[in-house]
Amino acid sequence: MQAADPKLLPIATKVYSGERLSFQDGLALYESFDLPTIGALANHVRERMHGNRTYYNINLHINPTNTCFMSCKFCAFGRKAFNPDSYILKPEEIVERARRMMPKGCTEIHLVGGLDPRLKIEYYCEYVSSLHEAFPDVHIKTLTPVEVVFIARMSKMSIRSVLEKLRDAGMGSMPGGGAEIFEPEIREQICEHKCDSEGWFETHRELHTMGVKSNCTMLYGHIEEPRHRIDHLLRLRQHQDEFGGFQCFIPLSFHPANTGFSHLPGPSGFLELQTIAISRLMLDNIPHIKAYWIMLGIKQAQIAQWFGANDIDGTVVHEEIYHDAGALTPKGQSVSDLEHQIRACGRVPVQRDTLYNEVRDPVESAT
Ligand code: V47
Repeated sequence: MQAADPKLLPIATKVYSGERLSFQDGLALYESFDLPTIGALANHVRERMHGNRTYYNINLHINPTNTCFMSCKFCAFGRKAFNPDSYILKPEEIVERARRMMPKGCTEIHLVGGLDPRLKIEYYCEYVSSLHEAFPDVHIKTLTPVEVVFIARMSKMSIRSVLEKLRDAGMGSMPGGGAEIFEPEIREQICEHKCDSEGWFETHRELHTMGVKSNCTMLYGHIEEPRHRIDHLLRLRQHQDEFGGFQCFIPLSFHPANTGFSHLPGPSGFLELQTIAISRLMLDNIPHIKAYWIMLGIKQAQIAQWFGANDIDGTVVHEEIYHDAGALTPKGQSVSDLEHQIRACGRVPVQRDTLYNEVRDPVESAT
């Protein structure tokens, strides 16, 4: 292979021979401006694993509450309980919203929300079991370790018993949120008091030993440096070596509007593609890398399909977290638009369910 940046040549040799990349390799990739070479290496791995396929799903996002006891500096979604804009949806309202908004062919409801000390384990189990009863064929992907650790504390239970109760109520898997940046020196500045990396990994450890799958994320493009990102990726890789269970990694591109970091410019388009590609290269044991179209924008999510990503997320329908932070993308999209966008960048759209089983009889033109 030829590379504009000769420092990438030893890394290229490792990638082509399937050798694992080191912390220093990760830093060298971030130090390089040779994005075409980094992208080509990531694309090589992506095509080796997934060929020309790009996955999407038919899903619906619901945020059961926006009240939040924490004050994470990167968040524009949480409201204090006294704020007139704060809300808590009752379990029956969550079911009613799902019934009203669920797109044709929906296979997944994704639910995450704020931390409210008034809500105990019974509330979460009730919305999960009500949804499961109303829509038995739809996978319920809900709660992050941040919420689970908080529920365990508020309900005076262990993390394991919270997870078991949720699983018994109908929780199918867990989304990847709450990871942010693990390194304490950054975590303390962006989300002080929130569950630390030990709590985050302990929750996934319990979940994965129960045989339940989950995703993982990294919030980048704020005050962190390349070494914090590589450290984050390597902690995820280490967990995956030991426990498996992560299906997909989603690098989350920071949106600064209306947050405690509104003075920051947010990540460049260059950093977004570089991070997708480096994630693919470092996380050799996590099967899927998602370019979340809501956060990256549709055009960047398309380009990302040639920089290591093999998933674009789904119909979503009603996104709130990033739109409160200034995202300009639509709040949801139709299946036909998603399929068109995937084909328009030269990939083959494959509809999947939450566990990455191919949906055999895909809905052709759900809205
Ligand atoms: O943990 C909050 C992030 C996460 C902002 O598992 C922000 O399939 C950018 O994890 N700018 C929650 N990011 C969302 C999440 C997710 C999304 C889509 C798919 C999946 C999946 C998981 O959102 C939080 C935080 O890291 N976040 N505020 C913001 N201003």
